[in-house]
Amino acid sequence: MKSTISIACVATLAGLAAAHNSIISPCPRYSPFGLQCPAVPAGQTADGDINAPISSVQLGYSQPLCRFTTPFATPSATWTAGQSVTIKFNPNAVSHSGGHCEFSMSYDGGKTFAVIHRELQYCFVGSKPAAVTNDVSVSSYTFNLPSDLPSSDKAVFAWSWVNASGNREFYMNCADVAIKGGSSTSYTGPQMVIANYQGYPTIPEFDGDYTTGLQYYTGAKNITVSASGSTTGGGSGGSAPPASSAPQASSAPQASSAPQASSASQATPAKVSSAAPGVAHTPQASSAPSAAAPVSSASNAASAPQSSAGSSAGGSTGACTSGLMQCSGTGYQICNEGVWSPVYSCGVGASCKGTDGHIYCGWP
Ligand SMILES: [Cu+2]
Repeated sequence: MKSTISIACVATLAGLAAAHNSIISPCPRYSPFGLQCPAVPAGQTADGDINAPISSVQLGYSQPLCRFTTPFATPSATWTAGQSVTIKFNPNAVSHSGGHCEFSMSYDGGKTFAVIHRELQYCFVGSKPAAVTNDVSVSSYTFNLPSDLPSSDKAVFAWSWVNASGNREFYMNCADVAIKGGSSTSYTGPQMVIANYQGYPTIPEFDGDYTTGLQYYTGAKNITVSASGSTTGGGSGGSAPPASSAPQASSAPQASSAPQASSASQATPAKVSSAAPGVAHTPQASSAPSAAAPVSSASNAASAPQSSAGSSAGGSTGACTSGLMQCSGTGYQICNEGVWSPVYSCGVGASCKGTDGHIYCGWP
């Protein structure tokens, strides 16, 4: 079950928290915020949770790698091996104090990934922050693709992230890409680290120590991925078990069983805060809102519908910048493809909070 919109970060003590993060270019599977996105495949739904982690230790869920296993019918981008690419992130995102990012490629439809670039320790923050922060100082990364990436019309590019602060989470977006390679038929690189995910190690809160979890990256074994889809190497030396045992849809709860469906989390905000002091966020049935234009303070308290995906009247209409979010009364709106969405409810008892770039559904 994918509601179109469904993730909200809940701020607790710090009053921070917000919109998590996702790539917007190349467009990841089913993103409503991506640039130049292919059509969502028939039978699938746009991913309102695209910014949310695919796994959370505290919240006890892990979704399949890539979250969706059905690719776009056409690639989000066509790249040539060796070329420079720029990976852009949602302008309305948070950094969770940084952490370890990897950029990887899969040639077996998203089951196994070989790393092509890393931004460890300070992803999104650039350098060690003075304190826990959600400020983003780097929102795109440019690097050269390996020159020996093999050709494929159905390669899968992934960004993955272990955040430095907040709940222990694993973020991953996948974009379907076509690669125009040279004569190489395989690529060898480190096996992508999976952590904070069911069946994998937990990398703890950094608490200012940016070497936290680095051993999984330095210890990752090389794997060789081939245009044919075969994979060799890898293993359990790093964090990642052999490719064959990588959790896929079968072992991971589907989105439908993710906590967003649990009304309990809405009803008991206290548990959220006790689970994660500081900055916490909780996928719940509502979602993350936005920024640019702080909102009308119009009262709609009375209208707050119970259903998360519900919408209420009011809010801005007309043109906007895709990816932005804004509070509208106690709910929020997301700018999809240049047009403001209806107003979505933050859920019972919650309301839209925050300002520019830090919009979230929170409890009073
Ligand atoms: Cu987040």
